[in-house]
Amino acid sequence: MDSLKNNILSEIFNLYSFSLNQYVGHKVISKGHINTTFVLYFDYGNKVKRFLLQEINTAVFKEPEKLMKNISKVTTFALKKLKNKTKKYKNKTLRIYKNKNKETFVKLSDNSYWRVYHYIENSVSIDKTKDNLIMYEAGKVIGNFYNIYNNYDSRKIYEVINDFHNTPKRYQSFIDSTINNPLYKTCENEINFIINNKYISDLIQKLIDSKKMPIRVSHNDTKLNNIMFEYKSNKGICLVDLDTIMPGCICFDFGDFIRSACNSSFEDEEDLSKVNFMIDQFTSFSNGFIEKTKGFITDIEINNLVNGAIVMTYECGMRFLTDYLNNNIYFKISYENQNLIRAKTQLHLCNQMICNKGKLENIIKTLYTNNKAS
Ligand code: GN1
Ligand code: MG
Repeated sequence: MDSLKNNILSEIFNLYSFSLNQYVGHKVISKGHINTTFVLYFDYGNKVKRFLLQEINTAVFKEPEKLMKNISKVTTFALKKLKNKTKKYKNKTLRIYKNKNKETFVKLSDNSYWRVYHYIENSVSIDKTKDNLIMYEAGKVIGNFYNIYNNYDSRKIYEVINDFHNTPKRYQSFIDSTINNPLYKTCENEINFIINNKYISDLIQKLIDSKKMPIRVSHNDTKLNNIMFEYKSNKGICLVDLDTIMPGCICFDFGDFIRSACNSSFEDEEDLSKVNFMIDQFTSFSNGFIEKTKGFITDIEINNLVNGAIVMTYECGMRFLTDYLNNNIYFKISYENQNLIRAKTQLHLCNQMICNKGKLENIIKTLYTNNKAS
């Protein structure tokens, strides 16, 4: 699955204006749990130029046309906005590289879907860090994303995966997967944790259903490694992995970052004593985030940021466990039980967030008050 076959490559080369003479080679990027990504290298004489080639996972993204329309709309909008503000604006957002027919993606003879992005030059993505400056930069990147789309009507974009962050529905699928499941005994503690904390699934969804929570253009997958930083300086550039851009809730994007980045270890760390919630890093990220959103974020949103982190961590743990119980049909795994281990880290972290909830909410309050005053 993760190698690039020659017949695929030659079909793609025919559809795009890439030249085989200039083609040097490719590298697999094995970061995401969903899509398969490659970097293509071309020799342009005085420099090597790179493009990002991605196969769209159509088991997850069932309507690639709608998905690409969303990405095309939001990136075009962002580019226009950035053009007025900064030099080198083209490197400040993901940009689709269109094919010879000016299409945003291609469908090959084996029915696979592919798209190409311009490479964001001079950038790195980071899987794990404790650096507070990087956290602060990440907060500004996600806050800035909301700044860019603050006045963009989210009804203009499709819901590419229905009920993606509808946690009560995720809870129901989880319960269904436990019924008569032969793996039940192997994860009884985790199942019980989820059931005993069912109230979490409703914390944000009830505010969305009662229309108290604003619906905005949201990213919906704001994990740390979906943010690009400038090489060496570590200044934040932008969010990538735009597949799940949909109408959604700012608290979830805040929360998903906290879930992924304020864990002192990896998502699949087996030794739970190494999985600790990092409060200092939470504070630094929140500071950057609030700096960029203070002008428009509403009280209900500010008051539910910590809930967003708890919900996202609970939901992600529940999704990993559901996938483990369903024999790993959704998230890519590289070894047996990886989804169970991922579920354990998330639920462990979620429990720590619940224990620290008051403290975290006070940090947000203080930062918001201070930022507003400055
Ligand atoms: C998936 O594709 P990737 O690895 O950035 C998943 C997210 C999960 C994340 C957990 C479309 O994101 O929802 O939070 O794994 N994306 C999709 O690491 O389901
Ligand atoms: Mg990703």
